[in-house]
Amino acid sequence: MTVRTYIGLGSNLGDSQQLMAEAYTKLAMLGVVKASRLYHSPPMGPQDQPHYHNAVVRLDTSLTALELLDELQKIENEAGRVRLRRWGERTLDLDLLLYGDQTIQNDRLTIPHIGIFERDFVILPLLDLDVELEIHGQKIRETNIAKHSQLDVLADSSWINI
Ligand code: A4P
Ligand code: MG
Repeated sequence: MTVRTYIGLGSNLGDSQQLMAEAYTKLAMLGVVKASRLYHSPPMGPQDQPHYHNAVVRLDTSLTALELLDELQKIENEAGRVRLRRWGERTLDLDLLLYGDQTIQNDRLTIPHIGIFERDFVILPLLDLDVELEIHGQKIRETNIAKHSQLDVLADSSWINI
């Protein structure tokens, strides 16, 4: 049995597109994947840091949520993850946004990921993948952020092929 999961990718240090494409290749070994478009977004949090590259990958996998988190953290570390401060610059950040329709709250995981509804750099790529997506019964395309946000699109879903 597989579960449909969504993983947020963010990077604003190093060769972001390359790091994200490598992460996609690794995620593809964990199940069936599909990529959103690639976005450029102004930093949330400290403003004295570069813009981010952001995307979301959909992964249908038989891993448990904690097994998947372990894999995501391994991929972050392999990207030479540097993280200097909260909401600060980083080489590669992988957030588990959704794990099926489950709500999970423990020491290591909060699902749905906190702040999805405040983050245009998460909502817009989620809509690329599934325009009818609902979280706790709410269609994300009907949120204000979905209706009013605009982000620069750096590439269509072919950004994964570099
Ligand atoms: N953790 C709990 N729930 C989850 C989950 N659903 N997915 C725990 C992943 N991890 C989860 O993670 C710290 C701990 O969170 C992990 O050990 C895991 O057990 P972290 O990635 O080191 O830190 P964090 O809590 O995610 O804080 P961080 O990374 O400082 O903040 P965010 O919320 O990830 O935001 N601006 C733009 N434009 N684009 C961005 O992508 N990203 C951030 C980082 C800030 N500003 C941004 C962007
Ligand atoms: Mg994170």
